[in-house]
Amino acid sequence: MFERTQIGKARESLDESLTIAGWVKRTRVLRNISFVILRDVSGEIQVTVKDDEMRKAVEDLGREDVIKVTGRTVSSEVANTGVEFIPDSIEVVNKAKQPLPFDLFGQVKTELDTRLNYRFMDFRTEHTSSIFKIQNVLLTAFRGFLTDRGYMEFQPPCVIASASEGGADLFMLPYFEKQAYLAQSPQLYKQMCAISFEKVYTITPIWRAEKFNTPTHLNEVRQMDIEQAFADDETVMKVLEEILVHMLVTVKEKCPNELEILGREIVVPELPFRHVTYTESIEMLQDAGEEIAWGDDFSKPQERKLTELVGKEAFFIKDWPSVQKAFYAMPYEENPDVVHAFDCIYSGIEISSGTMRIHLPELLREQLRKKGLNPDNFTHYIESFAYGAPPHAGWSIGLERLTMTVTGMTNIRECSMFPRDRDRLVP
Ligand code: AMO
Repeated sequence: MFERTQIGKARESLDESLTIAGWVKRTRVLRNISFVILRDVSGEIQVTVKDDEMRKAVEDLGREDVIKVTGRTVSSEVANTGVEFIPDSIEVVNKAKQPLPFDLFGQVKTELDTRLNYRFMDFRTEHTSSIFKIQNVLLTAFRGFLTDRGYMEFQPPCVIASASEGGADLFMLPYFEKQAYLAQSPQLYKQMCAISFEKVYTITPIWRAEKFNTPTHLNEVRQMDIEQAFADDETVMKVLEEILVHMLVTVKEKCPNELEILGREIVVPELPFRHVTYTESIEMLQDAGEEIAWGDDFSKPQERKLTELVGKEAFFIKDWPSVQKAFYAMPYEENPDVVHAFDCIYSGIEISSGTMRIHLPELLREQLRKKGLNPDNFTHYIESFAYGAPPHAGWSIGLERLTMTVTGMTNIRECSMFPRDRDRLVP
């Protein structure tokens, strides 16, 4: 057994004999005394070495060597943290190859590409570990909120037989004698779950074969989705605004240090969020001199501009043209060119979108044909609504997009542990 006390805990346990272990951040060897800054995931401590034999061992230590130190914590007036660790023994657990691929704690910022190539080490920097500690809190807050409200977590398949978000952008996969695809979304499966389990959610990877490389798009994304029966778009927009506020408040409470490291102050939006229709949004942008016509999608700069015009940290754009949304979006009865769909903009960027769904098989076939898709490829899905399907609605939040807005990153790759984009397939 590898017994040790984490450094964060060891810093508070004065004068107890303890074993700590971690990575050598740096060493300083002076004439009569040597120092090792030892780091683990919980923090750092200065190991102060006076014994000659141990001082010789310190001379041989390199950055990122893994070592185990037995000794005790004492208060210190000079060490940054107010304590230092006095060792009785130092053991090298594993040496790190030198030189390191990049300078983890250097003054000069390392290029993102290099950091991503050596992601396993990049995780050891305060910057990157703060991003993923925050992401972890977002995930647990999401799960906790929905579990408390009676939603059931489900696991959709990731290999699927037909497109869920339209025909384009699918990764193809040979599947024995058949053609399969990587899921673009858990969409069809969450609907099939909700019409029996009523309130469901999932956190699942999805793939989109979008060829462009942008700071806000990845080819593999984690989507956080809900689907709810006996609900319309307005019902699930309320859930979305409440869960978003809950996640932001939780990060603010649980991650003050990480937010400080990233220089980020979270503005928690007020409830309820403002609702702006798609048509109003187009008019606002046109009045502000933007070139955009009814039926167009908003570019990322236009989403930011709209945020300025609306003047809210978070808001909904609702009632979209049918042409902009997937085939499963419920059209308005009185105006079928417009569908019960919404996007949620937070911090100037679309983090989520959702719709009320079509639960009527014949209308679904009609919408599929309108979108140039063949209803025969969706038989299982359409048939599931033939045996008592309640009206239902749902949405999806992109985990990396949300993490981007919460941490203030400008490149989404910072917010995916192992991003997949047009050029990157390793690590
Ligand atoms: P949509 O395609 O709008 O809707 O995706 C929902 C959310 O997922 C994130 N997202 C992405 N993030 C990074 N890179 C991408 N390429 C990417 N694509 C999507 C965004 C987006 O808001 N099934 C519907 C949702 C629903 O109606 O329930 C869907 O997938 O944050």
